[in-house]
Amino acid sequence: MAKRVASSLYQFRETFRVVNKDVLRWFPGHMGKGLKQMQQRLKLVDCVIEVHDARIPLSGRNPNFRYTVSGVKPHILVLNKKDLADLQMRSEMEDILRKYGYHHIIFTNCKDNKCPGVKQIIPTVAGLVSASERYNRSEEKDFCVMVIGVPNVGKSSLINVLRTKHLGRGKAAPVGATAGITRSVQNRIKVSENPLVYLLDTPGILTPNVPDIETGLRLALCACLQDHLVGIETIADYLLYWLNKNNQFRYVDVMGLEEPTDSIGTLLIKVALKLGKTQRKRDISGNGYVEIPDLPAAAYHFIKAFRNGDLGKLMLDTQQQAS
Ligand SMILES: Nc1nc2c(ncn2[C@@H]2O[C@H](COP(=O)(O)OP(=O)(O)OP(=O)(O)O)[C@@H](O)[C@H]2O)c(=O)[nH]1
Ligand SMILES: [Mg+2]
Repeated sequence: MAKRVASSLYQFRETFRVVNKDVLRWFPGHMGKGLKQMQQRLKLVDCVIEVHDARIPLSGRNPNFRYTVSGVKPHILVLNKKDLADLQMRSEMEDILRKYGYHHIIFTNCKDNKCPGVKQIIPTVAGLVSASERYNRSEEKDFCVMVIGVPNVGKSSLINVLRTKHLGRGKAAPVGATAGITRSVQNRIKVSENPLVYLLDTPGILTPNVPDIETGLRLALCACLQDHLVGIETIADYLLYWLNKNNQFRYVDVMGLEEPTDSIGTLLIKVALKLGKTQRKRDISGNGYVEIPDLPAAAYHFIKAFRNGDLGKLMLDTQQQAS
């Protein structure tokens, strides 16, 4: 059913309108502090790995990273969660990123320690650092790498998967499905013996000013912002808008609908009823209670389906964004 939906039969929104634009100014205190700590540690670092979400290779990366944080040190861009991303446009995206100065781009799935991208990381680090001017660290035998990026893209997971792969050791960096698990720059963690490589885990840092509302919403959809900052129903509405606009109709089957809809209210009511999720609210008289569909629970269910990859492998960014 999903693939066969003729989008011409339906009238979908052309643009997405949001009332609350505060998301664009969201930059909590720990991020400013984290950025400073990262800059202070830079002299102890030989290379920077910037991790980002492969579904949004162009959106939302902090422009300070490439030049302020990384400076002249070798820089590798890891596009993680490739298991969730539609990579048909991979080479076009890589061309755009190269124009922005990213010459070492690796796609990874940190949930899979057999992933070829994960395998490539330590040899790439070793090659780049050996060929670079190491300044004050030229006498050091070990390679020290700082792992940076926006929240929840898998920085700590990358450290853990490398450690498991090369040392056969367990997790050393805490991981979680919400943004802001790592709160400050951590002590270095050994991930490889030969070459001797240490990684520094850092807190996720957003750009202080997200350039436009859709970038903010894409970040929210990929859980790089905490859901309550944007509002779970707004994120769900943006997801529905994006899916319809991009002819992605798998949600119709996955959410148990009869046909596509452009109304988030309709979708959430149907999903809440199917899930049997209701909320108890006071009735108009104030004397009794009524049971109404639990729309936030339905919104969370819908967004979770996207985040788990149940709505298909998707690429939220487009080439047009770069022009
Ligand atoms: N599907 C998928 N999920 C991943 C991958 N890598 C990490 N995750 C999940 O993404 C979530 C965030 O991972 P973390 O490693 O905590 O991300 P982080 O960048 O360290 O997050 P903060 O410390 O909050 O900035 C967790 O639920 C991970 O299990 C991946 O390659 N694929
Ligand atoms: Mg972390």
